[in-house]
Amino acid sequence: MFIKRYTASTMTEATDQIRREMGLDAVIVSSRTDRAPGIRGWLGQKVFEVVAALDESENRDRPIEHRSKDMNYRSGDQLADIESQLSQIQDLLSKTMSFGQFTRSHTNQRLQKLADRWLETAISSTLFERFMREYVANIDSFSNHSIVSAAREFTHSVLTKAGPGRPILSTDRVVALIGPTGVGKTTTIAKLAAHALIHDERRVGLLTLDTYRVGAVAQLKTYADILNIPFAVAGTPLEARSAFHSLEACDLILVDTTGRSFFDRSQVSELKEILGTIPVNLTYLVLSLTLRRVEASSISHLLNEIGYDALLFTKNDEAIMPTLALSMLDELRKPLSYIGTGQEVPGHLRPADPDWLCDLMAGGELLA
Ligand SMILES: Nc1nc2c(ncn2[C@@H]2O[C@H](COP(=O)(O)OP(=O)(O)O)[C@@H](O)[C@H]2O)c(=O)[nH]1
Ligand SMILES: [Mg+2]
Repeated sequence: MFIKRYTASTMTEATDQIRREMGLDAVIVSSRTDRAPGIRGWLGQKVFEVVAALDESENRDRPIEHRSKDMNYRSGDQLADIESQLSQIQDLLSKTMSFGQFTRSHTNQRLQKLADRWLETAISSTLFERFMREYVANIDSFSNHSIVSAAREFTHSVLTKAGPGRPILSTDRVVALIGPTGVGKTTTIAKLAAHALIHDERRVGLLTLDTYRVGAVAQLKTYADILNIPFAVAGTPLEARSAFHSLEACDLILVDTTGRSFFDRSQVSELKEILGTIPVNLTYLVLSLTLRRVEASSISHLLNEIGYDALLFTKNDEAIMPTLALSMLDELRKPLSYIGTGQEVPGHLRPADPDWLCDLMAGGELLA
């Protein structure tokens, strides 16, 4: 065992020295900070004292550059990486601060309230930055009217980039709703079914793959009974195939799925497998507008494994603003399908309506 003590003014410098002299297999035995002699420990420069050891029996015959890379302490490269990440975080923080100061430096109350609301709800930093840079910065004279117009134009641009609304079309035969628990998938299926039955006079059937939650089957069956339409249940891929065939006479089959914790990847795979047995031609990812952006975003990315064509948001009536919709449409670049506006079936469902969303995002009465 070869042991050596190093002193340097930073930890990075010390580990770099160790790496150079002892190679990547060296391990840090101890480290401490000290002060170089000064006045009672004050004013002296901070120094790092690091003791490193190398087991020579394992490394004797191998040149330093060929030795294993799994050092027991962070290498200089890793530290440099961490330093660069820290500087990115600092940069982001200072940007956010300056936007806060930017809005505060303008006396317009409306802009101040709007910025606060967007930041308190689920606006992503990318979107907020774009709004301030491309819309607010170009306003000639600040007035309530100019702020509302900027917010509306900005919302419109995000919706346009996400693509035109994607409702259920007459050519869609099998439509599945996926998403986390409790977001309103089953309730929305009932709303969509009633709408297709009453307004479009389609032969609608309901299929639920949700045999996991107690009461889930009964919940959808109750809606099927009220609407007097066929209903089927399947808990396995095999059952799903035959349940689907039992609905052959229908020209629109709405498929309800289990909402599970998709942070468990095996549950995503299970859902993918069972959905794979049915010829689904349109999948909506359902998200509640009351979700936090970080969870909505993580789940949306996990569900990419299954794939979805458009986003459907629920619980607009419980959200201060549909900010989450804007952030997710921008992040995922998928079109919007519908927005749920309450618990009432079938009334509380609106197809994508840019004008209405622009009004909501501009704050309306809320900020007056
Ligand atoms: N306020 C409000 N509640 C909703 C909306 N959509 C669904 N819900 C309620 O959310 C709860 C969960 O709905 P459910 O359809 O069972 O969710 P699922 O687990 O995704 O199938 C129920 O109490 C619904 O009435 C909506 O747009 N607004
Ligand atoms: Mg359900």
